[in-house]
Amino acid sequence: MKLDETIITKAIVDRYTEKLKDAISVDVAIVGGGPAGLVAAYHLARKKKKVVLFERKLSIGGGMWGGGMMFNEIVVQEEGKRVLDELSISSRKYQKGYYTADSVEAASTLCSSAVKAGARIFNLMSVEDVMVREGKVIGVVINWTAVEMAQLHVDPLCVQAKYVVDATGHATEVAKVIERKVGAHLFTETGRVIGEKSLWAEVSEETTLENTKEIYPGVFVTGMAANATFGSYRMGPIFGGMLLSGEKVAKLILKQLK
Ligand code: 48H
Repeated sequence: MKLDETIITKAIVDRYTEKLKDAISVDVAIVGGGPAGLVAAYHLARKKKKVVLFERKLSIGGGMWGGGMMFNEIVVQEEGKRVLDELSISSRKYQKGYYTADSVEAASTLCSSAVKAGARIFNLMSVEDVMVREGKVIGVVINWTAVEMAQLHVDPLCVQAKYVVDATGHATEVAKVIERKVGAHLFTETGRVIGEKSLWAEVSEETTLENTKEIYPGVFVTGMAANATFGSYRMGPIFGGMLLSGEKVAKLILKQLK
């Protein structure tokens, strides 16, 4: 068959535009495509909610690919293994209560599961701001990561969302924008982003779940961003808390969407 490069180009532009236009008004906008954001996207999309996820980087998967110090294996505990099983991610028992998984299989399967469930994922896009009306966040402000990196003066576009999830990991970018630009009182002890503490896996795996909640009307935190917002410890390369936190934030939002 003869191939026409202009058709290839039109196909990409048309299909992408279709996808983007469909993402301008959604039920949930998730900021960050690490394990927590992806699990949340998967569960929300499975329940037929309109979900869009924005990821700054080229690759989806956040800090999962690198396992621990670039040894590309992750560890999960019993509860985390349940999430891996549900998504058909293979894992192996290392010793009682500790399971390992190949981080490449885990990251790529989380990504594939979220997309196949119906979540729209846009990579190479950063959320740089939020929109607030009457004390509630009603959407996010997006721009190309390339624009951000080149520090070009290019105005962004907007996405309306009933709920926004800060799944930005250590950076807690959405919470920080709200704190800085809205001057808002977050639902933390200090009313501000408290910041993460040093490494203590046993405590932080528990607190990741406790801290997965609403931090401002319309905005929930999940994953490492939850612990950093509420001032808890980091946990190193154990990922059960991230997976369970993604699951929990989806449940909380589904309840609100009812
Ligand atoms: C678009 C953005 C923006 C933005 C950031 O870091 P992540 O993997 O986050 P989690 O919470 O799913 O998982 C945390 C885990 O990977 C980890 O770091 C652990 C367990 N650390 C423990 C320790 O002790 O160090 O993913 C967040 C993603 C990244 O891919 C960012 O690029 C992306 O969010 N992101 N995307 N717009 N403004 N900010």
